[in-house]
Amino acid sequence: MTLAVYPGSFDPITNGHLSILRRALEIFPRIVVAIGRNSEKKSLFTVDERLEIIGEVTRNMNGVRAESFDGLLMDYVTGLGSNVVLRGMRAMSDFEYEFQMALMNRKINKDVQTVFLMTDYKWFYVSSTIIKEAASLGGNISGLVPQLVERRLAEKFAQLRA
Ligand code: COD
Repeated sequence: MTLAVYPGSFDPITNGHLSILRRALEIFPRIVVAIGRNSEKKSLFTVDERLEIIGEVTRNMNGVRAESFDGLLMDYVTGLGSNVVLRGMRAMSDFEYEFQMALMNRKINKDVQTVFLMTDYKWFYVSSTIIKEAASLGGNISGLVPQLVERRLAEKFAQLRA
């Protein structure tokens, strides 16, 4: 049974991420959502907060679990006994970064395949970054993230403003 690894920052997880996950479950029976600890991006939520949120919003998805990892993605993937990395693709702007990352990962370990799923048109414009920006300014983000994420964002920005 192929285990796929869906790596990312998930800061926070959005309905775009969840849509990829649901569709990938039709191909892979087991998927680890893996938060990279050493991503260069400065995060809003701690890794523990993100793990808790992902655990909660994927509670009803059989075969999904959330973990975090340090160091090279390829080492983590092979350490789990997997050979598949799952990534989502939005627009051309994603393509260059995803292509570069997939080729670098392939250079590091040619036995691991990166599988891309194209986003659904509904989530084409959704990114964690744009969600955080809108939420920080009081914009309406309902329907773009799970309700739990909406609440956690409101709490986080209220804390930061206090
Ligand atoms: N619809 C569909 N897919 C989406 C959407 C959406 N609306 N939003 C995001 N996605 C996809 C992204 O395209 C991506 O495939 C995935 O979801 C996760 O996205 P992010 O933004 O949460 O995660 P990233 O891209 O910041 O994750 C970066 C990693 C942590 C994977 C990366 O830094 C990494 O692999 N780090 C480990 C170090 C390493 O091995 N480096 C060398 C390899 S290049």
